[in-house]
Amino acid sequence: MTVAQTQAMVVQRPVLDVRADFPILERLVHGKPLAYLDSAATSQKPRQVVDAMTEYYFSYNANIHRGVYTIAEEATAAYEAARKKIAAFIGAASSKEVIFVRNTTEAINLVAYSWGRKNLKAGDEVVLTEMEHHSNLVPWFLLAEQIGFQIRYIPVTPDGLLDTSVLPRLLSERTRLVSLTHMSNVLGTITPVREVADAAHRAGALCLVDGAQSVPHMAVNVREMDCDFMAFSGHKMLGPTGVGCLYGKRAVLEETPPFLGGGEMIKNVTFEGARYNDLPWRFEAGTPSIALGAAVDYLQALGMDNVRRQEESLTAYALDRLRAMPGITVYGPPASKRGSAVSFTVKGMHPHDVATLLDQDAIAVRAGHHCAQPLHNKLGIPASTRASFYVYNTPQEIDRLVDSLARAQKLFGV
Ligand code: 7TS
Repeated sequence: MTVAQTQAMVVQRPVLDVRADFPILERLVHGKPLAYLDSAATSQKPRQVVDAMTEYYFSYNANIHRGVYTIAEEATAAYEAARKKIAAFIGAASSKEVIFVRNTTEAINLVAYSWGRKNLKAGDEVVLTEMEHHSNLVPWFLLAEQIGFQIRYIPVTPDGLLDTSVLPRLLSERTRLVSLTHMSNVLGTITPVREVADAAHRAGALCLVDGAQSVPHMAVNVREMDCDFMAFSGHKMLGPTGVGCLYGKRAVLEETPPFLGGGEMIKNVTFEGARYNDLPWRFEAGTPSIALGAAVDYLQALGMDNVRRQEESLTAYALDRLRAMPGITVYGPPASKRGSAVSFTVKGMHPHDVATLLDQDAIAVRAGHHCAQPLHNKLGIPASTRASFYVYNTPQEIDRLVDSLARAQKLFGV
């Protein structure tokens, strides 16, 4: 069988079959089946991932890179094998370019504190966008307070896209870094990272991509994007909490000083000082979290193009149904230009009331500003309700969302 034929078979794997891998989806909440529509916050975990973790803890739990005994070597091999899998999954040139961290937030902070403190000075500029998550805003605010560089923003258009027409004016020889999300966790917007990375490089700047929402949901290739750094979280891509990754181009990482100091990240230590370890371990101080490889295996077996295709059709369906409802405003671009986070407001109802009433029907959605307060300010709303989908969601769950919303509107008399 050719690779194409194998992939074609993968396409056929129906959602209901996938759902069987996620025991939590059998659960009842208030006597009704759980409709989990909050995967942008964190995904559910398939049995295969939990089994891999159980196997590790029950069969070869040992600290990595330290023991010479058999199970320690098995643990180290599994850890490094996961790194290789992840490198291949995101198209990195080498597994040395993949650093394990706790999550996207830590990855971005690593770049800010290690690369930023070395390379940024007063008068420089860091360019962000108006649709960033707080984790790609606040680290730069903290550093700007210390160093005195300026922060500028690529605006969001009224239809929720990134306005790249400003790039020639916005970027200059003062720009050191352009840091942007690949997929908005509020609007769903997929941003043109290659175009932005090219513009950054022409200005002599580097480009950091926040892949927290894109890596779980579509094929992402760091070499095709030509980004210098990319951050993402395991827990949003079927993996466990507490492990994420920072990708960095090797040449850039080689010139970046360590972030956290401690065990594992050194070559040798004397009372006078330390020599630091090689890539990628130089950035991995302390005992790391183990297990993301099984999640990557699971996604790769599904095929990321299939994941994207299924979510695009679910999102298109959700947009159609929600936009047809009176009193509902949906934010962001059409399904072809976005991922599966769909934020909306209901006229006359606070988003928290909406989410609370949906919970009565066992529908889990997020309400609030989704850690993107400046974007909500720009949209002129304090908060929104967000439904977000993943490989295990069905159109029937969207129907339930719509029916439950209509009931909530009736209850509130709006
Ligand atoms: N960047 C984006 C675009 C995100 O959506 C999130 C988390 C993060 C960074 C931070 O990820 P973490 O794993 O370090 O926490 N977004 C959300 C959300 O939308 N709802 O809960 C978390």
